[in-house]
Amino acid sequence: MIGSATAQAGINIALIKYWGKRDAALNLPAVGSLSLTLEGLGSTTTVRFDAALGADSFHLNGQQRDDPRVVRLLDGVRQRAGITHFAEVRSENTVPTAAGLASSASGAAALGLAAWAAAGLPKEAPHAQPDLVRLVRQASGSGPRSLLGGLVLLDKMSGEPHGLCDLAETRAWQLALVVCGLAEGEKAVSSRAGMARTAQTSPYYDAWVAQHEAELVRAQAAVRARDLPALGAAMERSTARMHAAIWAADPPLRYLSARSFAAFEAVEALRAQGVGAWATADAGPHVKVLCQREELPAVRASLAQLPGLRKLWVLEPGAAARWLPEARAGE
Ligand code: 2P0
Repeated sequence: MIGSATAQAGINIALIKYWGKRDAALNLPAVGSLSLTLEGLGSTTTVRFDAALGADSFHLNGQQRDDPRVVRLLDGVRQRAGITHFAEVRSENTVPTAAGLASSASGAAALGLAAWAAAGLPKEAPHAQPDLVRLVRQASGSGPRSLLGGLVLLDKMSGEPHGLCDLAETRAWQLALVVCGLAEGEKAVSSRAGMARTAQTSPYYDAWVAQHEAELVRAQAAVRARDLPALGAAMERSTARMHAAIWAADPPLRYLSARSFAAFEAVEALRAQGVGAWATADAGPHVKVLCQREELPAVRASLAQLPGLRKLWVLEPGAAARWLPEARAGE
């Protein structure tokens, strides 16, 4: 039945990064990636298809936005379901939008699930439905990773997500991620534009792609062995290599700030004291620190001293994106 549906998705943070595309139209990645889905920060989205509407509308945190990726996803769902109704989309982000904190991934996953069900398409394992995965991926390349909980692998060839260590196992491993909010506002250069610039102009882009597969294999072995020092080291290498390739673009592009580097140094200092903690950053200055729960007191105490710290979130592994029975975002 055509109508309304609400879905919720958590953010995911890549331990082994995706940066670059091999097919822009299908938004297929040039490299695979490995991520951790998180609870506590994410998106809740309601989609309502209605024959009485004269246009699509999209509200994010109560504010109207024009976002061609939202309309494109709605078009894809309409085509798949054989309907022509316009839709009203209301989304709430509990994560700062477009700040390099993975809001696009949780936003795309929640929007995809909500639109899919609102159009009357089958509510079955979303990560296993290729058309839904494709629509989510076209909205955000990292979006399909939020369709699964725990540690997730995004396959470079299919662009589909696979469970690597499910939520129960990831929780049993006692993983935690501390997110240091180190700036306000949205980033100046989107990931999409940044990836295109890196691929077109950075002399290090080909090297980034060439070394990536081996790193992904090493990280998967570390997950299988529950070897956090090896996984953390792989995450730090992936982070440094991605940002090096980005920085070498023309004109140079730098998502990291002096505050990010201060956070990296604080995490190195923690390790020198024997605390198991490893740092990463994405397309923004914020730094995320991976550790086990038992290290949280030491990690929090150190990160709380960071210059320019706006907010500290302590996050636990999270569940797959899901449909909500009755809740309506924004009400
Ligand atoms: C990642 N990032 O693996 C990498 C690391 C940012 C840095 O995936 O163009 O906003 O929609 O595919 O989904 C950013 O990805 O980019 C991203 P598009 P998206 O998490």
